[in-house]
Amino acid sequence: MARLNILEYPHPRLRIKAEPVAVVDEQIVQLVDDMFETMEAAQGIGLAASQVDVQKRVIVMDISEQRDEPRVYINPEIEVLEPDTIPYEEGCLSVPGFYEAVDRPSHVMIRALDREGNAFEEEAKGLLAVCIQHEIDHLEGKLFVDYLSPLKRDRIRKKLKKQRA
Ligand code: QAP
Ligand code: CO
Repeated sequence: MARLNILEYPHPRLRIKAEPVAVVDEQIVQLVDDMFETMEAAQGIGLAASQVDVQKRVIVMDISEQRDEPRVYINPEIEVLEPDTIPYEEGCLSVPGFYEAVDRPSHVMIRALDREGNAFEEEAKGLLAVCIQHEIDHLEGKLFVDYLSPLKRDRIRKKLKKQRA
Protein backbone atom coordinates (compact mmCIF):
# COMPACT_ATOMS: atom_id res chain seq x y z
CA MET A 1 0.00 0.00 0.00
CA ALA A 2 1.10 3.55 -0.63
CA ARG A 3 -0.12 6.98 0.26
CA LEU A 4 -0.77 9.09 -2.83
CA ASN A 5 -0.45 12.85 -3.30
CA ILE A 6 -3.78 14.70 -3.37
CA LEU A 7 -4.08 17.49 -5.97
CA GLU A 8 -5.51 20.73 -4.61
CA TYR A 9 -7.76 23.32 -6.19
CA PRO A 10 -7.12 25.03 -8.59
CA HIS A 11 -4.73 22.37 -9.99
CA PRO A 12 -5.48 22.10 -13.75
CA ARG A 13 -5.25 18.28 -13.70
CA LEU A 14 -8.38 18.17 -11.51
CA ARG A 15 -10.23 19.28 -14.67
CA ILE A 16 -9.38 16.23 -16.81
CA LYS A 17 -12.27 13.86 -17.56
CA ALA A 18 -11.53 10.32 -16.32
CA GLU A 19 -11.62 7.27 -18.64
CA PRO A 20 -13.72 4.16 -17.95
CA VAL A 21 -11.88 1.15 -16.51
CA ALA A 22 -11.75 -1.62 -19.15
CA VAL A 23 -10.83 -4.49 -16.81
CA VAL A 24 -10.67 -4.57 -13.00
CA ASP A 25 -7.17 -6.06 -12.88
CA GLU A 26 -4.37 -6.17 -10.30
CA GLN A 27 -3.37 -2.59 -11.13
CA ILE A 28 -6.87 -1.26 -10.42
CA VAL A 29 -7.09 -3.22 -7.16
CA GLN A 30 -3.74 -1.69 -6.14
CA LEU A 31 -5.07 1.78 -7.01
CA VAL A 32 -8.22 1.15 -4.91
CA ASP A 33 -6.14 0.04 -1.91
CA ASP A 34 -3.78 3.01 -2.21
CA MET A 35 -6.77 5.36 -2.47
CA PHE A 36 -8.23 3.92 0.77
CA GLU A 37 -4.91 4.43 2.55
CA THR A 38 -4.72 8.00 1.21
CA MET A 39 -8.32 8.80 2.18
CA GLU A 40 -7.93 7.34 5.67
CA ALA A 41 -4.71 9.24 6.35
CA ALA A 42 -6.43 12.46 5.26
CA GLN A 43 -9.57 11.62 7.29
CA GLY A 44 -11.82 11.85 4.25
CA ILE A 45 -15.13 10.14 3.55
CA GLY A 46 -14.76 10.01 -0.24
CA LEU A 47 -11.96 10.15 -2.81
CA ALA A 48 -11.99 10.01 -6.61
CA ALA A 49 -8.98 8.80 -8.64
CA SER A 50 -8.86 12.22 -10.38
CA GLN A 51 -7.83 13.73 -7.03
CA VAL A 52 -4.69 11.56 -6.93
CA ASP A 53 -3.86 12.37 -10.56
CA VAL A 54 -5.13 9.09 -12.03
CA GLN A 55 -7.67 9.72 -14.81
CA LYS A 56 -9.69 6.52 -14.33
CA ARG A 57 -13.30 6.14 -13.21
CA VAL A 58 -12.61 4.84 -9.69
CA ILE A 59 -14.08 6.10 -6.39
CA VAL A 60 -13.56 4.97 -2.79
CA MET A 61 -15.80 6.01 0.08
CA ASP A 62 -16.44 5.35 3.74
CA ILE A 63 -19.22 7.41 5.29
CA SER A 64 -19.62 5.22 8.38
CA GLU A 65 -19.07 6.55 11.91
CA GLN A 66 -16.66 3.68 12.75
CA ARG A 67 -14.87 3.97 9.39
CA ASP A 68 -15.39 0.27 8.80
CA GLU A 69 -17.72 0.27 5.77
CA PRO A 70 -15.43 0.68 2.75
CA ARG A 71 -17.25 1.27 -0.54
CA VAL A 72 -15.73 0.99 -4.02
CA TYR A 73 -17.36 2.28 -7.21
CA ILE A 74 -15.73 1.57 -10.57
CA ASN A 75 -17.34 3.09 -13.71
CA PRO A 76 -20.22 4.43 -11.60
CA GLU A 77 -23.48 5.65 -13.17
CA ILE A 78 -26.35 7.30 -11.36
CA GLU A 79 -30.05 7.52 -12.11
CA VAL A 80 -31.93 10.28 -10.30
CA LEU A 81 -34.93 8.80 -8.44
CA GLU A 82 -35.95 12.06 -6.72
CA PRO A 83 -34.94 15.27 -8.51
CA ASP A 84 -35.98 17.49 -5.56
CA THR A 85 -32.71 18.75 -4.17
CA ILE A 86 -31.38 18.89 -0.62
CA PRO A 87 -28.68 21.31 0.51
CA TYR A 88 -25.68 19.69 2.17
CA GLU A 89 -22.58 21.30 3.63
CA GLU A 90 -19.84 19.80 1.43
CA GLY A 91 -16.10 19.68 1.82
CA CYS A 92 -13.38 18.14 -0.35
CA LEU A 93 -9.88 16.80 0.25
CA SER A 94 -8.82 18.89 -2.78
CA VAL A 95 -10.25 22.06 -1.18
CA PRO A 96 -8.95 21.67 2.40
CA GLY A 97 -10.49 23.81 5.11
CA PHE A 98 -13.56 24.98 3.18
CA TYR A 99 -17.15 23.82 3.52
CA GLU A 100 -20.14 25.24 1.63
CA ALA A 101 -23.74 24.19 1.05
CA VAL A 102 -24.48 22.59 -2.35
CA ASP A 103 -27.91 21.47 -3.66
CA ARG A 104 -28.15 18.02 -5.25
CA PRO A 105 -30.92 15.48 -5.98
CA SER A 106 -31.82 13.73 -2.73
CA HIS A 107 -32.35 10.18 -3.95
CA VAL A 108 -30.40 8.27 -6.62
CA MET A 109 -29.72 4.73 -7.84
CA ILE A 110 -26.03 3.90 -8.26
CA ARG A 111 -24.79 1.25 -10.71
CA ALA A 112 -21.09 0.35 -10.66
CA LEU A 113 -18.48 -2.41 -10.49
CA ASP A 114 -16.97 -3.43 -7.15
CA ARG A 115 -13.33 -4.27 -6.25
CA GLU A 116 -13.81 -7.76 -7.73
CA GLY A 117 -15.19 -6.36 -11.00
CA ASN A 118 -18.76 -7.49 -10.25
CA ALA A 119 -21.67 -5.23 -11.20
CA PHE A 120 -23.93 -4.04 -8.36
CA GLU A 121 -26.70 -1.53 -7.69
CA GLU A 122 -27.25 0.55 -4.59
CA GLU A 123 -30.03 2.95 -3.71
CA ALA A 124 -28.72 6.10 -2.06
CA LYS A 125 -30.26 8.87 0.06
CA GLY A 126 -28.79 11.41 2.46
CA LEU A 127 -25.02 11.65 2.77
CA LEU A 128 -24.42 8.61 0.54
CA ALA A 129 -26.41 10.23 -2.30
CA VAL A 130 -24.58 13.54 -1.84
CA CYS A 131 -21.15 11.93 -1.64
CA ILE A 132 -21.50 9.73 -4.74
CA GLN A 133 -22.64 12.73 -6.80
CA HIS A 134 -19.73 14.82 -5.48
CA GLU A 135 -17.25 12.05 -6.38
CA ILE A 136 -18.71 11.39 -9.85
CA ASP A 137 -18.35 15.13 -10.49
CA HIS A 138 -14.60 14.71 -9.86
CA LEU A 139 -14.46 12.08 -12.62
CA GLU A 140 -16.00 14.70 -14.95
CA GLY A 141 -13.44 17.32 -13.91
CA LYS A 142 -15.96 19.17 -11.78
CA LEU A 143 -15.53 20.44 -8.19
CA PHE A 144 -18.08 21.51 -5.55
CA VAL A 145 -16.73 25.07 -5.72
CA ASP A 146 -18.09 25.24 -9.31
CA TYR A 147 -21.60 25.40 -7.77
CA LEU A 148 -20.73 28.47 -5.69
CA SER A 149 -20.88 32.09 -6.79
CA PRO A 150 -17.78 33.30 -8.68
CA LEU A 151 -17.07 35.61 -5.73
CA LYS A 152 -17.05 32.78 -3.15
CA ARG A 153 -15.03 30.54 -5.47
CA ASP A 154 -12.43 33.24 -6.03
CA ARG A 155 -12.12 33.89 -2.29
CA ILE A 156 -11.46 30.18 -1.70
CA ARG A 157 -8.91 30.04 -4.54
CA LYS A 158 -7.02 33.05 -3.15
CA LYS A 159 -7.04 31.78 0.45
CA LEU A 160 -5.75 28.34 -0.60
CA LYS A 161 -2.99 29.98 -2.63
CA LYS A 162 -2.01 32.10 0.38
CA GLN A 163 -2.04 29.05 2.72
CA ARG A 164 0.29 27.15 0.41
CA ALA A 165 2.69 30.05 -0.14
C1 QAP B 1 -16.85 14.67 -0.23
O1 QAP B 1 -14.99 15.01 1.15
C2 QAP B 1 -18.01 15.14 0.60
O2 QAP B 1 -11.51 20.39 4.27
C3 QAP B 1 -15.74 14.00 0.52
O3 QAP B 1 -9.58 19.86 6.06
C4 QAP B 1 -17.80 15.82 1.81
O4 QAP B 1 -13.88 13.57 2.42
C5 QAP B 1 -19.26 14.92 0.19
C6 QAP B 1 -11.79 16.77 4.39
C7 QAP B 1 -18.89 16.24 2.57
C8 QAP B 1 -20.34 15.33 0.95
C9 QAP B 1 -20.16 15.98 2.14
C10 QAP B 1 -12.00 18.08 4.05
C11 QAP B 1 -10.80 16.49 5.32
C12 QAP B 1 -12.54 15.68 3.77
C13 QAP B 1 -11.28 19.10 4.62
C14 QAP B 1 -14.10 14.71 2.13
C15 QAP B 1 -10.28 18.83 5.55
C16 QAP B 1 -10.04 17.51 5.90
C17 QAP B 1 -13.41 15.84 2.76
CO1 CO C 1 -13.99 16.13 -3.48
